[in-house]
Amino acid sequence: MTMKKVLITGATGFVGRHLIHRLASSQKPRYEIFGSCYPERPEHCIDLCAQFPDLKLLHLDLRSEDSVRAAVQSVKPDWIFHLAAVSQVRLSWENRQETIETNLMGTLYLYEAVRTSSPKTRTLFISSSDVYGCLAPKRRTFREEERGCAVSPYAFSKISSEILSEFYAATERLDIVIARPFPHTGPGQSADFVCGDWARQIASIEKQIGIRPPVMTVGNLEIRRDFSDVRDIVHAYILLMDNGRRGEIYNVCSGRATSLQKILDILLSLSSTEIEVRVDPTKIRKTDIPFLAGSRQKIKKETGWEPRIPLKKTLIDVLEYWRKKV
Ligand code: A2R
Repeated sequence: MTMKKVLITGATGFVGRHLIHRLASSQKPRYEIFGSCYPERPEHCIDLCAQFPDLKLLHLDLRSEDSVRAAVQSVKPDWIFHLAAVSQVRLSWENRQETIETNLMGTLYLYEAVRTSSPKTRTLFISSSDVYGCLAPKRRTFREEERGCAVSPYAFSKISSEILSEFYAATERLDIVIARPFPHTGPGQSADFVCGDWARQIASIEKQIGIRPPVMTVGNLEIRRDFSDVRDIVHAYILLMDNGRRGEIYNVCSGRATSLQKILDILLSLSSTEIEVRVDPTKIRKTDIPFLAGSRQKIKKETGWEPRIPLKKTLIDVLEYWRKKV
C-alpha cells in the first residue's frame, strides 16, 4: 500500500499537533507525515519531536521564499495542510507587517513553490471565520458565498489569502480547497485564547487556595461565538482533503452561537472552588465581533462531516489540560 505524503505547515501549533495525532493514528490509509517547524522558536521544534518521534521535521520560515520552496521541493507532498500563520487577532494589531508577510506572502510563496515544483499537490488553506467580521451585526448564520470586510490585520490577511487561493485554483489550476474554521478549542490551546485563558485562571486559583484571592478576570461576556472542538475540526480538514472541491470554500463550524457567559458558567461549574469573576476593561477589544455563527450545510452535504464532541466535554478536557500544566 502506498503511503500518502503529507506536509503540515505550522505543525508545532495548537491545531497542527492534533492533526498529526489524528493522521498518525490512522491505520488505513497510512500517512508519511512531514511537519514544518518555525526556526525562530527552536524550543517548539524540540518539543514536537519529543511528542511525535516518527514525524519528519522540516525547518520553514514562511517569510522566506527560498525556505518555502526548498521544503516543497524536497517533499513533493500529495497533500499540504497550510496551518502556519500569525493566528492571534491581538498580535496582528501589534505586528501588522509580520502578519501580512507570514499569512499572505507566505501563502503566495507556498503556491508558487507548488506551481513550479509539485503542481499535483492538493493544498488545504486554513482561513478563518473572521473574514465575516463586519457582516456580524446581522446576527444570523453565515454562508460560504459571503465575505465581509477586514476588521483586523488578521482578518485582512485571511480575506486576501482566500482571494489568492481562489485565483491560483482558477487561473493556475492548482488543487486548492479553502477551510473557514470558526473558533475552536481543546486541550493544548494557549491562554492567549478565551477558553484557555479562563481554564488556566481557574486551575491556578485551585492550586493556590489560601495563597491568592480566588478572583478571575474576564472581558466582554455578551459576545456569542460558534465553538467547536479542535479534534472535530482536524477530522473535518482530513475529510475536506478527501472530498472538498477545488477552489471551493467550506465553513467548519457547529452552526450554533454560544455566549461567552455560558462558556464561563460551564467552566465555573466544573470547579468546586468559589471563584469571584471581575470584568477587566483591558480585555475588551475595540473591534470585537459581537456575534459569529456559520452554516455547516455545505461541508455536511459534501463530506458527511458533523461535529461529535459536546461543548461540555471539550471544556472538561481544556480544564484538565490546564490543571496538569499550572
Ligand atoms: O510559533 P511556532 O514556532 O509554534 O510556529 C507557528 C507557525 N508560524 C510560522 N511557521 C513558519 N513561518 C513563520 N513565519 C511562522 N509564524 C508562525 O504557525 C505555529 O506552528 C503555527 C501557528 O500555530 P498556532 O498559533 O497555535 O495557531 P493554531 O491555533 O494552530 O491555528 C492554525 C490555523 C492558523 O492558520 C489560524 O489562523 C487558523 O488555523 O485559525
